[in-house]
Amino acid sequence: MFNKVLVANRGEIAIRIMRACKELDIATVAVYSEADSNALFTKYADEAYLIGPAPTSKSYLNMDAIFDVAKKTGAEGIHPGYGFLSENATFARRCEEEGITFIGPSSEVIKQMGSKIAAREAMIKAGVPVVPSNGKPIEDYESAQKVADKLGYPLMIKASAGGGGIGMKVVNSDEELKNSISSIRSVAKSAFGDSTVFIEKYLDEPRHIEMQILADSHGNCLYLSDRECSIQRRHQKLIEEAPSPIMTPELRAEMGNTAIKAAKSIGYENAGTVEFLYSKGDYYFLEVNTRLQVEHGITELVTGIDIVKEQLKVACGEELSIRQEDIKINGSAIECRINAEDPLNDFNPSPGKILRYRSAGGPGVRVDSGVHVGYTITPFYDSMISKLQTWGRDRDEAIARMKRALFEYVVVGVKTNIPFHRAVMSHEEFIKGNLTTHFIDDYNILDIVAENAECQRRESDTLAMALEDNSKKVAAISAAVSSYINAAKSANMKNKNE
Ligand code: MV4
Repeated sequence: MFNKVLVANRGEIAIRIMRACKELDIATVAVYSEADSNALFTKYADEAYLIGPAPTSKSYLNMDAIFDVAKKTGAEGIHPGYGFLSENATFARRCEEEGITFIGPSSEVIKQMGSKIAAREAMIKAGVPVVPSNGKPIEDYESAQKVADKLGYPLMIKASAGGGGIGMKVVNSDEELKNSISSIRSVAKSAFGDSTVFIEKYLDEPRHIEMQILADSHGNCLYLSDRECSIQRRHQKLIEEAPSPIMTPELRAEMGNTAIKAAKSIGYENAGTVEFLYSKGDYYFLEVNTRLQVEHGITELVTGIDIVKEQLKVACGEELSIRQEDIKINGSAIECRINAEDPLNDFNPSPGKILRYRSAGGPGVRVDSGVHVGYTITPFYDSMISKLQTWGRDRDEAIARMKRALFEYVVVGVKTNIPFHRAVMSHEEFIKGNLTTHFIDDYNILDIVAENAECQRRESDTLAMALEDNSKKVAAISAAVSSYINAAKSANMKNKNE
């Protein structure tokens, strides 16, 4: 096992990874930007190093600075978390060259899956169902038209190097197609440095269902659970659940085995996710996410498997000790991403200082977060406050616990999307499990949020009153926590030396 791992990320996911390291007795190194010098994850780590100013290009994306710290500290592995360098093939390759273990798949696999066209080709070879497409780069309207004649409208133009919904467009007619090819090509060029686009049949009202996989370097590959991530806005997932409400044991086994077939065919190692679009009883491969995902926690809740610990073990060359037949889906889990953003103002970020804070607790509640009272959410990074996850013996219990947890949650100082989550959890179509990627618009969720606003404000003020707003006290508590952590650390060191 590793002695020391560098975590090339920030916030809640840096803490999540270091928690796994702590349980495995691995020392941790944090790297941070000037904007994060007081962030909790820097204190949690055994060592922490400043790598640059707030802009990500100068800090969390600054490979040279990260490798300097890795070498200086003797870190044997680097965990990239999600976002930032996690799906950067160049970064993974540099780790391989420097003799530092990249905790993720090989740079070759990251590169191949980074090209949607190459990924599609690999999946066809492996016998995995893909969305109808000509599967080749489209350079101009004339060749696009030939593909359109074959597939029929509606179509979707996608950037091969795309991600996060950028460089994608639905086209319904020749007229639209004519105007779109060159514009998507230039969007792709400026966003990804690659103008390659291709055309797929557009699937209407699909559900987004993904399969978590885990593979070791000995040829073993498992599927853990499916997740449904249909409730999203502008390609930003807001609510995820495991398993999907439409899942049956038969469909899960089929999609799971398809995901394994996909992973094995490309020589996948470590944790990953195979994404599918599900529409009218059929499912189609969409892409492979070659990283630990934000929503991995709900799979942990229903399987009992610590995905990050497994990542660390397989990255060290250990064989997976779990067998497929031992993996059982136990109950149901939901994640609400609690963001500092205002749902009634187009979900605009609401940066600022958290003045009062108390996260939910009690039976079946898991909170992954990197914030605390006095923490300032800056405009430099995403506005996530925490991932609120609930588990229940069935979906109804998970929903009831989520409603209860959202009621308990107190955040004062920044606007949050908690009212949005409350509206969804009480919505009869959500309760029935009728989800699509158009859920928020189809059911006018924001109108419900507006209607509930006044009543919920009074309710949450009552809870917030219980947490006194006294900045001196807050400073004293912060200092006490710091000295407690330092004392605990030196006690820990003493134990190690004994
Ligand atoms: C699609 C699609 C419909 N048809 N492809 C969005 C992100 C990118 N990874 C692929 N996406 C989609 N591809 C075809 N042929 C609909 C989407 C899509 C979507 C997918 C997953 C989750 C949310 C979504 C929201 C809108 C569109």
